[in-house]
Amino acid sequence: MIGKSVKFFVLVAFFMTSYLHAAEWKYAMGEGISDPQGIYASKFKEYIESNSNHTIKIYPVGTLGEESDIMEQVQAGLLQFIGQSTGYMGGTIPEMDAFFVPYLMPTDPEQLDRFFKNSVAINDMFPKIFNKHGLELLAMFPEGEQAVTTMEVFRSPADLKGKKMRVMPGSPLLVETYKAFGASPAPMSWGDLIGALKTNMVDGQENPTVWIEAYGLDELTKVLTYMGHNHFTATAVANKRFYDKLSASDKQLVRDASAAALNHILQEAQNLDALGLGRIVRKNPDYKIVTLTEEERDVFRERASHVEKVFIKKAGKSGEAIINQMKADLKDAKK
Ligand code: 6CS
Repeated sequence: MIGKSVKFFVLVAFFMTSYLHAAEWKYAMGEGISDPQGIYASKFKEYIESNSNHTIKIYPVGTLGEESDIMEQVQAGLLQFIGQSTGYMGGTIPEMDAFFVPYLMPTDPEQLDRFFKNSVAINDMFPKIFNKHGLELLAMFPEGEQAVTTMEVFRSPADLKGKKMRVMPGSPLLVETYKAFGASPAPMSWGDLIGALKTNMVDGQENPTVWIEAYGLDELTKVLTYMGHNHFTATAVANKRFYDKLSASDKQLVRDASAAALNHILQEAQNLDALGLGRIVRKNPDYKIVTLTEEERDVFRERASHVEKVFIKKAGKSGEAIINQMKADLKDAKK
């Protein structure tokens, strides 16, 4: 009899601990569930929930505030994870503005795939920098070439003179870049952009085509221009204190879930540019698509060539090391 009751209590204890061990982790992001950050987060959630008793509650953009709000919340430990666009991070982590040195990031999907998979800067150097800000970097991934939407065709810096161009609000380098491009940069959160376009508070903005199409920015502007100047990068981040306190098996679980989600989104990312442009052309056949020639791009490249020095001045030695490593990694990814 005693044997049976001991067995019963052991079983109850086992289930209680595994049940007690089950946690609900909060994951907020700067995009919707069907956008690239949502694709990553859904895969991450699927992996965590199929390989543990833990659950992930995903908060899409706007449910817990803007992108800048969720960064504060994850640093405070109110959230365990966030998906964040790099354009909101330069103010918190100066080195992150490296992603906004114009004409540094490539636009070729295969080169980007190899870069994000193998980059020493991304996989070894940035994680240490994130740790200094109480964050655990889980992944970085591409969302598509930055396409510029305006009301009129532009082909030179002179054409952009006086044009108010919205830029993401967390990147001093984006301001420098659009000044160099001849425009008047207007840092603004995503939540204010649609209204600003409708009231002509801004004349244009930049985003990948999947985002432009998903949120109808092609309905609010007249021209989409490929300048070849940048690529949209996103991150997945955990609160460091939360991550450090996890058991070894839960740390491995989070790492494996991040890897599975990264592989998935990198695969999807191969087609995001074509998918977004295809949808725009089908939905809005009169929308004007312009691709600047190499000569036209060289003029913008030359005008913005000093922006890298501005970055190194702001981000210091650590910034210089990062940008040099990114260049080496991008060269390797070209092979
Ligand atoms: O332009 C923005 O602010 C938004 N664009 C994208 C592609 N993702 C989220 C971000 O907030």
